[in-house]
Amino acid sequence: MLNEYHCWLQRRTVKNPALQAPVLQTVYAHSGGEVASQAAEEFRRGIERLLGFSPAMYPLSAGTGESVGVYLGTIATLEKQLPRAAGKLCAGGFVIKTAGKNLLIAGQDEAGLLYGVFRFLSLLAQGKAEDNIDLQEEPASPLRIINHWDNLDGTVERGYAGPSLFYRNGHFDYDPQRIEDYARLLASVGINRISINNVNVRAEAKLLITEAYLTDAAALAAIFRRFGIRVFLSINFGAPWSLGKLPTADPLDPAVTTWWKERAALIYRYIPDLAGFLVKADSEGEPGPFQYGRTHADGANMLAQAVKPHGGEIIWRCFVYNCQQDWRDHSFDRARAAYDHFMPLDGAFDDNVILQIKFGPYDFQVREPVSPLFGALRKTRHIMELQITQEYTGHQIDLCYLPWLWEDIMRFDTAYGPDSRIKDLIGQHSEGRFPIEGFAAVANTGLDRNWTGHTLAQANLYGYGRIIWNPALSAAEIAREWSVLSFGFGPAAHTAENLLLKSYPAYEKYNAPFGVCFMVTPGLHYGPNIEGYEYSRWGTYHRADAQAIGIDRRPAGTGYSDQYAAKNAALFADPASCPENLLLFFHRLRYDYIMKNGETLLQNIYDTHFEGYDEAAAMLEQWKGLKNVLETDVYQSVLSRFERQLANAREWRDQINTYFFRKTGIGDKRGRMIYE
Ligand code: GCV
Repeated sequence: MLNEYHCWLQRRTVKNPALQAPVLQTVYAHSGGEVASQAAEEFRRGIERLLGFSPAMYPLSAGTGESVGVYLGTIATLEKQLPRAAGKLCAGGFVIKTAGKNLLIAGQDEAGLLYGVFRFLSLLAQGKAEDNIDLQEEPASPLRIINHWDNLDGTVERGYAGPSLFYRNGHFDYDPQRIEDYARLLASVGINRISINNVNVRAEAKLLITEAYLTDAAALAAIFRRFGIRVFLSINFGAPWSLGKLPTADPLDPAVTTWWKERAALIYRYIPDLAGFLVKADSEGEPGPFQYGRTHADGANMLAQAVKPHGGEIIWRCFVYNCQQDWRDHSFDRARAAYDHFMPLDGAFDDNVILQIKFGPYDFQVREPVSPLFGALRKTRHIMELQITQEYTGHQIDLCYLPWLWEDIMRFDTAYGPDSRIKDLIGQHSEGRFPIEGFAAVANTGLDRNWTGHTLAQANLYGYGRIIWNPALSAAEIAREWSVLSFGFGPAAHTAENLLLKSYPAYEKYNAPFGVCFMVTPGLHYGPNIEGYEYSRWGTYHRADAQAIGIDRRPAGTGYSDQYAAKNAALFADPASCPENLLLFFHRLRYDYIMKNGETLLQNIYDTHFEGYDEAAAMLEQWKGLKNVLETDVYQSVLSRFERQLANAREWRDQINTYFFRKTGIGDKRGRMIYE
């Protein structure tokens, strides 16, 4: 039985756990801070959930090492029991080890203990908890962040799973139990930071940093804190004048500097461990330093100095581009913007500023190249931004399993020397070392009972946590884990896993093959509108005409390809070596261009759209096979989404095919139906 609310932390009886139950009956738990206490409680709850009994809980001091049981602690507190091999792990790391008749779960710190507990429970639920466990793990990414684009009126920008978990009618309004359950889900996959309000800080959200709201913000932060998750607040760069009534928000104006210092001091009185501020500046209408003739380093550093005395950090988004473009002007290329703005500032940011860079140069499209800033930035702290909410990937109506894309991103080689794949570049910042410090991703959650609208979209939230913890994991491994944890070992798990793995290729085919972007309904971003953005101000053009399509981004074109390391610049600049799934991102090609399969580009456009639709139809049929297997409400809610997905795929197929047929007058060589 699937209880959608519990996601991958289902209640079920695990049969024949390899670990003999007696050891699990007694727990000796380190009573440190509140995260350690939560870890002990999670262990107790987890055993109860999976094995049906509640272990007896004792303080660690009651366990002599001779007494049989589970020992939960930090590596320091379990020093005597642990073999010396454990060594020092990164923050959040843990050891799970059987030692004699005992089981030890030891975190490098309390958060590590919590993650160790969740990993053990996950192994137990997957039937992988051996009676001789010896496991040591560390998170690859120090920063594992969830961004919420929740507004105080209760709406969620790009949210497809119901209203906000945190706000309603201009105020904090939440069920504390639900937030605790959310924090549990997030911590179980290693999340350690959360920003709780939209980066577009508008209307009453500007007041979030005032005393009228800070008590409530602090209460929310307190729930997340128990799970090792620290809160960020998104702030509006213009606050000194819009809120503080100063004549300016100029970052170099001493009155502005003082205003932010005092404001930070006030906020930290309420939330002493606030992770810091998240800032969207000079972007899509948000205020920023450009308004005052200042640089982004000026803006970010001023805020960084305000939070520094409190141990805070500034996450500064690189989503800065001109959104007032003239489509007639072919010389300007939005894809260049992040690199053009931020590369010249490399090294100009304070040590508590972290740049947050969208994974691609545009905006979470179905397929984009990895941003050229990765690998290139050498002297600036930075993280990568992903999007779990399915803004361009089907609104949680269409199934689209995002770890499929994230695996490709992790394996992308930036070509800056050896070991320069994204997954190799992730790590801990230290003096003179500026790796990718982690990830932030926009949440796909809301008040819907199943959290994510589409029940199978839970796999995207789960997968995000897993892949940023361990970027060596494949999308397929994650799909298997999630399916078993959610559905157990029956046919439903098998079907779910299989559907997840089919979903991204199918979506890409009927939606945006070959790296063509933004053929989507403007504003809404669901369903086709092939020229919807073509003559708009957003700088997102494909410029299809009767002969050709795509943007020439070679040096002879906009020069975007030259923002990459030489090897990649050459790779992308030649259509023969450019990966085909990015061909139309980098090149303007005639429809009779011959692709690797020997067919024309036009025929490939037709083929992918026909195939994508057929694959969506097959996914619907496959789901129907679970009719008598799953609870009716789960079955029906997913079924209705697959039906809507098929209708969407049909529109994409037919509108795209007709569009190109009308442009070219050339039909499908296989004679399939293309409407006039
Ligand atoms: C929060 C895209 C989205 C916007 C979003 C913006 C951003 O443009 O459509 O809804 O705004 O990205 O990342 O800031």
